Amino acid sequence: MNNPLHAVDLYCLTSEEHSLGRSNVAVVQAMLDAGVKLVQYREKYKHAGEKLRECELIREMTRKAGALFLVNDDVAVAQAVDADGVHVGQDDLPVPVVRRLLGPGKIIGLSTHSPEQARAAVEAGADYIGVGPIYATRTKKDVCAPVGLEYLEWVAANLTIPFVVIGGIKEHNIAEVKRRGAGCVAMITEIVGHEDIAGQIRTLRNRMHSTFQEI
Ligand code: 3NM
Repeated sequence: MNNPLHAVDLYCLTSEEHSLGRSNVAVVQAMLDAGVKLVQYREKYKHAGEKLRECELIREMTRKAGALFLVNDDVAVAQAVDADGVHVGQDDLPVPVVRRLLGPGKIIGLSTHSPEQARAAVEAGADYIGVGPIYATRTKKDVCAPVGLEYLEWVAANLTIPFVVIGGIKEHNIAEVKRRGAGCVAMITEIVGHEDIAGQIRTLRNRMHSTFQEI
């Protein structure tokens, strides 16, 4: 499979509790209006039924916009709405099991926090890995201490599958993660917690793409 993650520079996630009172659906619409090409539905506080209803809408919206749609953790919801894939963590279902459940042609991402986990993810057949948390974050409740820029540099030097940096990434440190080898950057609060989501995405994009000229 030609891996579509290679073409993604900005990886957007939902989190309604950080969205200043806006719904996940409204937030995703703003992301798509700004030209985002990948959205992960991440929602830790809703029942399956509510998640399904939101994901049905987001599936339609992302399809219309030509954007990829991944679901965090919930394989059943992903299957029900024909999402493009699933992102799992270290304590979720193993990648080969998710692959078997989803069937061929779907994208599977796995969060990793160390070179050992990264190697195991490649071995297990993940299509991309999450690399984090790069900096301290309070957005993910059970996350480990920051693994920092060293782990990012290790991944950039040693792996060929796509990877997404995450955890505490803000406008002011995008230049740093890009300099250390990040191609794709994931942010939650820096995007969903902003009053003007579409405007903020344009600002972040400019920041990402001007980074190379600054060095
Ligand atoms: N995963 P923010 S850190 C969802 O390290 C998530 O795997 C992480 O939120 C990991 O951009 C994280 O607000 C939270 O810091 C990212």
